[in-house]
Parts: sequence; structure tokens; C-alpha cells
Amino acid sequence: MKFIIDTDPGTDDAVAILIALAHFTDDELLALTTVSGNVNVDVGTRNALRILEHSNRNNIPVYKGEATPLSRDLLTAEWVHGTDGLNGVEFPEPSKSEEPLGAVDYITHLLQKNSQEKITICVLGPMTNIGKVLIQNPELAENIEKIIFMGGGAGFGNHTPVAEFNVLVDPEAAKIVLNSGVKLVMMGLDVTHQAISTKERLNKILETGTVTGQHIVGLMSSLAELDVVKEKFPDGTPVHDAFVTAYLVDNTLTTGELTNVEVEVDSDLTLGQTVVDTNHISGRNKNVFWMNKVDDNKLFEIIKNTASKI
Ligand SMILES: [Ca+2]
Repeated sequence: MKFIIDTDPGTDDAVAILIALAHFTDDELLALTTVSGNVNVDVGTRNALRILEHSNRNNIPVYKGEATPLSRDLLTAEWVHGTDGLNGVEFPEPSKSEEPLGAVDYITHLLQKNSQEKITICVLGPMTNIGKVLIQNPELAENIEKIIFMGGGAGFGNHTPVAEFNVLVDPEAAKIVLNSGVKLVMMGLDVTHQAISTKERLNKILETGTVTGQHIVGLMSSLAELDVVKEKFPDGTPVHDAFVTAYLVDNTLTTGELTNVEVEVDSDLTLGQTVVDTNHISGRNKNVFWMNKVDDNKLFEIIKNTASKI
């Protein structure tokens, strides 16, 4: 398998990237591409480099992506992830810079070059980069093995009553991806809210005795301390993006069903809502494998193993 991670790092992105680094080689994880979302793309790109520096994996290239959504003003979430994007968790300064090529051009070239071997794309942020690639070259959809994305939810959101943050930031990009014909695997709030970083689980991660374990616990604890998280999840925090890369490690992590998912791009009230046809009543094209069941112990086992390996 060959894959890239498209990301807006981001505390839960950091956990997701570490999972991938712990379980896959440089021949498999080809690159990190960045996008504005949780934080501005400049901050997020630096964070991607910091995570690689910590993991001693500087040979994996980082390509900086789009600074703004396709057709909207940027919405960020420093109130969740801190102005540094990693809530002060002390990943080292990067010794390396991003590549000169931009993420959209890199992904385009990668998909053109690898037409014999399809590429899997893990999307941990707004879909701006992928949307732009597919606007410019829709035929490249055929060279994508699948897109596994964290985003959306069936009937509820985490940034508005019905919209999840990643989709809300760039709903037009999500619409392009949802209608691209690419095999799509959706890790929405439906699954991420079912796996919580309890104290017992954090302690098991700390028992690995590694700096990576301390960092992972620091990242999760910073989220768990947010009032808005504590109110809904008194025992810990969801670790949204971790699902995407943990699923690459073990695809029995979640199960779901193939159904239609569309995104609202017009309404002020429901902008960014993913409309998931949970009852299969729309008659529309079944375009997304929508995940809805989770083996939550498995996720935290993978995270603990990640802490042991880096
Ligand atoms: Ca993210």
C-alpha cells in the first residue's frame, strides 16, 4: 500500500500521524500534505515537520497546501488546539523545511505518475487540497485507491448543531470529493464519539515510558480539559483523526455500510451538514462507506503500540 496523509495539524492530527509513522515505512507513507483548518497552513506545516523531527522520520517530505478554502473565508479552531496547534506539547523545532512544490501540484503529479499503483489518501482536515486536485483533473479520481476521511456525522455536528468542523470549513471541497466517484470511507463523529481517552487508557499509554507516550497523553489531555469537551465527555476526549490512520493499521477497527452521503453548501442554518442516508431511502448513489460501529479498545491498543514504537 502507498498512501499520503493530508492534514491540518492539529492535536488529534498529531496522534493520527504518529500512528502512521509507527506502523508504516517510508516506502508506504509517501508524504504529508498540509492545509489550513485547525490552524493556518503555515503553523500546521511547521507542526507536520515537528512531528517528523520527533519521530526521526525527516526523509518523509512535507508539502504545504492551500491557505484558504475553495470559496469561503477560513475558519480555524485555535480555541481547541492552541495558537501553536499542538496545545503547547513540546515537539522539537524542525531541522528541515517543507518542499518547494505545493501540495496540490504534488498530489496531482503523484496521481499522474502512479497510474499503475493506486494511491490511498488519508484526509484529516478540510478537503481543500483534494477538491482542488479533482477540479483541475477530475480523471485523476481513477488513480486514487480510496480516500479515508475524518469528517461529518449523521444528523449532528461539533461546530454547529449539524456540521462537523472539517466539512464546515470547506463544504464545497467536500462536495467535490463526495461526487468524485472515488471509493470513500467516512470516519465521522458517529464513530469518533464512541472512543474516549479514559484515565485508564491514558495510564496504559504512559506505562510505555516513552516521550511519544507522554506527548500523546499531553495532546489528549489538553482536549479533555476543554469545557465543551468535559460537558459532553466527562471521562475523556474523542481522538477524531486517529481513526483514519488506525483503520489503515487494522481495518476491523470500525464497521459500517455503503450508503449515500451529500453535503449542504447553501443553507445558512445547516451549512456543512453531511446528509447521511442511514435508512437508505433517498434512492441516490451509494457513494460512501459510512462507518458507525467501533471497537474502541482496539483504537487505544493501536495508540499504545504507537507510543511503544517511536
Ligand atoms: Ca485534523
